[in-house]
Amino acid sequence: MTSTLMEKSARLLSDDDLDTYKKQYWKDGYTVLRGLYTPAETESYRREVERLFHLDGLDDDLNLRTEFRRGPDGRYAFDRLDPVLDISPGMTDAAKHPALLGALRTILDGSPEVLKCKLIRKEPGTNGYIPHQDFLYWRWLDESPDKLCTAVINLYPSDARNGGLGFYRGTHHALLPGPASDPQADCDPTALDAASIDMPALEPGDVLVFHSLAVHFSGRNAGEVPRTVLLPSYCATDDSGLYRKYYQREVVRRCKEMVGFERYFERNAAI
Ligand SMILES: O=C(O)CCC(=O)C(=O)O
Repeated sequence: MTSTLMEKSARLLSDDDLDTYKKQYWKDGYTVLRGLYTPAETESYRREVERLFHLDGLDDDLNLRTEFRRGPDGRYAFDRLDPVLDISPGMTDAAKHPALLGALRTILDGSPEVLKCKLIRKEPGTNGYIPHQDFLYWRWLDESPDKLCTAVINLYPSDARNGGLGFYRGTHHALLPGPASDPQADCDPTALDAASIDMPALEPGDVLVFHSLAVHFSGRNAGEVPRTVLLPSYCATDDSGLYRKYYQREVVRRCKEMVGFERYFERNAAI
């Protein structure tokens, strides 16, 4: 057996571990698959991320696959590639790794198909994401929230300090309304129980899996190095056309709502 095959088979989780992870997922709305990827795999994914973030044209204001956030200096900084699988065999390997798909099959009780996948690289000083439920944005798919989840494939140490993800435990049972002024918006943070917040610290090679209704958020990266995670989302389904369905709609939405093109208008205000 080659060392690669040995490493891959070594990461397949035992039935006991899977049972524990599955119970935690359905109790809290998320779970952490510890050490799913080997150090060698994680290192090769890191090299792939470096290659991806140095591709020509990513910084073009009108590049459809890049989105921007306000960086440390208040200016727009691009922080994610979405989609990413079509330009990266390495990220495809990570998102479709047999050990991950096997774990998701058990947790979701069905065959996981990739719905979407983005690569987030949060530079030091860059802000995070307010509390939200992914399912709010996926209602149009007409799938049960229990079939939809996201995996956070963690490539560097991640915790509260460098902008890691936080969860409100046990919020995965219902879609929560926005504030009284806008009930259709992201859930009202003042209605959430701060005592239920958990921010799991992650090591490279860990994979955090969370339910589409789990309320989550992330803070500013106050660390010294970028926080880099691959975020594939999955649906337990027999429909292999879901990925195409998702991005066909998403490309049109971004153009209509001009998502990601903010900097273009700021730079060209004088034209
Ligand atoms: O990784 C992060 O900082 C937040 C990502 C997130 O909340 C999301 O993509 O839904």
